[in-house]
Amino acid sequence: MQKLIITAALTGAEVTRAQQPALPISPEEIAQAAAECALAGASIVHVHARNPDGSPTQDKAIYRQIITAIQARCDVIVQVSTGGAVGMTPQERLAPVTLTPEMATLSMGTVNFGDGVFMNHPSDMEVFAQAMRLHGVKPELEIFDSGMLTAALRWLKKGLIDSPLHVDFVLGIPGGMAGTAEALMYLRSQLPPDATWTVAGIGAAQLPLGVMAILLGGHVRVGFEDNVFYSKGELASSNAQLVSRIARISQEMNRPVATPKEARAILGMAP
Ligand code: KMH
Ligand code: ZN
Repeated sequence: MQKLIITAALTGAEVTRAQQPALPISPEEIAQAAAECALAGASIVHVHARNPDGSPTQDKAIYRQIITAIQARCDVIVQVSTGGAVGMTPQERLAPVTLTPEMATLSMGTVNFGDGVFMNHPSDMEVFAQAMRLHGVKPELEIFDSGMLTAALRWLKKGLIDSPLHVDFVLGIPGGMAGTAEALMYLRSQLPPDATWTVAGIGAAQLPLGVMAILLGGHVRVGFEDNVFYSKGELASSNAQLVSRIARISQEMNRPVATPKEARAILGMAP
């Protein structure tokens, strides 16, 4: 089995300080959280930017500050969000890709997202995929429901995205596929043999799906974007606390955790 790649989804677009007092918001806070997570075993950080008032933004200048501050602290792979927040325009969402980060997310379809609709028109997503190719950015395909994986396989055949695919199964969004073992097993069964996958279980699904991924040879995403709790009713003290737990479980199961350098090799990225 490959070493385990842990992604820390540090901030997201939706979580507030009222829900999680330790949520990193400013570029310095996000960079500090990234460094703590890297030390705890994360090899990728999934980054969303926020304005000083806490509202989500895809502002390129703020992303630049975040990336620079992270790179000053550690070698972790920076994956920018192109999902942004519900309601943002495609042009806004794509902005951080022009900073040529190592990775970016690429959503493979539209999904109801709580009370909103997370719009991902195929023609916009094609533009996102082309931009990532142009800038040498490795896409992580965000799969919220099974049809999105079917769409990804169709895109692969048409040459719109490249092998080997790296996908993130985001399971448990209200409106998307459930955060269950059955959902994960089905999605995994549809992947091409050379694909890599990670799972982002939402809320209470974060830990059980993460443990399943460790056992099945997948990779794991944890962090406040998807879940603010350590256990039922107990808030996590930091993103790094969630990373540490997954790293500890994986090591206990004799599956070592990948460094950023090892993660780049596993994902077929340039050193
Ligand atoms: N905030 C969600 C609407 C991504 O980062 O690519 C979308 C999202 C996905 O978080
Ligand atoms: Zn995100």
